[in-house]
Amino acid sequence: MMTPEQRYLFDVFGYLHLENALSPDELAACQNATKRYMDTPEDQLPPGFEVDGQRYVHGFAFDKCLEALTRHPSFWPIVRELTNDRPRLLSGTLQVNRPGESSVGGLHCAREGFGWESTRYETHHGKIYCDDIIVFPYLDDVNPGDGGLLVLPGSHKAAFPRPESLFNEGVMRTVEDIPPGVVNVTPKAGDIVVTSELMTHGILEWLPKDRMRRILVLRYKPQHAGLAMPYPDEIKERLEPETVELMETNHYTHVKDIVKD
Ligand SMILES: O=C(O)CCC(=O)C(=O)O
Ligand SMILES: [Fe+2]
Repeated sequence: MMTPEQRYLFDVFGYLHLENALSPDELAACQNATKRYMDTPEDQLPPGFEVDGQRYVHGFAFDKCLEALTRHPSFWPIVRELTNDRPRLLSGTLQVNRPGESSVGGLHCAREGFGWESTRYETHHGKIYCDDIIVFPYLDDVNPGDGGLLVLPGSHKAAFPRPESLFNEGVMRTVEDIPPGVVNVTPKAGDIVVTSELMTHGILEWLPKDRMRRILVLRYKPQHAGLAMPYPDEIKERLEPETVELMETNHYTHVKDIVKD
């Protein structure tokens, strides 16, 4: 399960920044695969794939190296603990910020977007439980000043609604706009950020003129929680049996083979 260090930091801050999570070979393979997805004209993509602005839908299924990230050993024990060993992958989108395209996103979280009762963060028996998890493998470097992800550390446990007046009304475009308390996370290619949708977060403008920011957005919930996201048969047919099982909805009591050690 999680290491004591990971558990402490995730509980206090609401996110983990795992440095050098991918090996150089894994990173290079994933970068090449995302390039192939992005370079393929949309009408020549394999069935089931589509591009929606900066979202390359089902990016995780485009290549086996990307699919392998869905249970990557760097964070798989964390997803297992957070879901009480009942993991389900909901989706895996490749998201790309290109130079010159606006990427600003105001502060948001599940509590604010879906309602206070929508999402749980709890601790039981010395472990963390959380029913809406996002994992972001980074395929490009983010340097301080570039832009990208904002987090409000500790907000995953907020007991009160966020007053609208705080934090620049929730909208920050560049690092100069960031008020005290908000943090711009700047991972390197091959790093992975794990957080909860309960943690208040936002997105700065992507400023580099000659570099993009490619991240995979992997979403997990407990296997019995929330709506099952439909995904096309053409995508399912490409996947390993273990990945299909990871995406299955099951009863609380069911134990998936992928969590049997
Ligand atoms: O772009 C990011 O780093 C975060 C994306 C996100 O949280 C969102 O799209 O809601
Ligand atoms: Fe978000």
